[in-house]
Amino acid sequence: MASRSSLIALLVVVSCAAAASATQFTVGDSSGWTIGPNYSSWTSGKTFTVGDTLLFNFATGAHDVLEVSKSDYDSCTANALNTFTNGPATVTLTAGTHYYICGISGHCGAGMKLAVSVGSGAPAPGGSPGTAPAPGGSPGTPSAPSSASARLAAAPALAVAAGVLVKLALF
Ligand SMILES: *[C@@H]1O[C@H](CO)[C@@H](O)[C@H](O)[C@H]1NC(C)=O
Ligand SMILES: [Cu+2]
Repeated sequence: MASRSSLIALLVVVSCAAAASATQFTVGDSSGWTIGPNYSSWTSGKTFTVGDTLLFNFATGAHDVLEVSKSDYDSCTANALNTFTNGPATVTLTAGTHYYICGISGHCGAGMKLAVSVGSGAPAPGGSPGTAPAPGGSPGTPSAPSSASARLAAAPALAVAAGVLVKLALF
């Protein structure tokens, strides 16, 4: 009974840690979403992962955010797949490359365009990201536990907290 509730508490702690690892990126940093910043420079050197969020800081009415196709991004065509009219706007990233432009006339052409490539995250240690596990890999080493322990290793304080919970459950 006690161990079951402690296990649930442990699961809650672990899922909170996973949620806390998501990063919020403020588009254009202190400049925000406006005419002026070079958003392709802004994205360079950043790694975007599924679940991360983009915060577009702009005054409602002055700008907006349209998610568009690559060709509409390239040509600054305001053919929105998703529209965010109210600023500031928060967008949660899913896998793939996402293209955002400002739909106010002339703004995209003046540089208000942002392309973000989002990886699936959690690359296998020592493997290249996105590489599928080799089929028929050695049966004694399932991949799930190793990735779980890798996650715990990345958060030693969490591992200690989890260990305390487990001890509480046992004694
Ligand atoms: C923005 O920066 C990229 C490289 O980071 C550069 O290739 C591009 O020409 C710049 N765009 C403008 C409009 O300056
Ligand atoms: Cu604009």
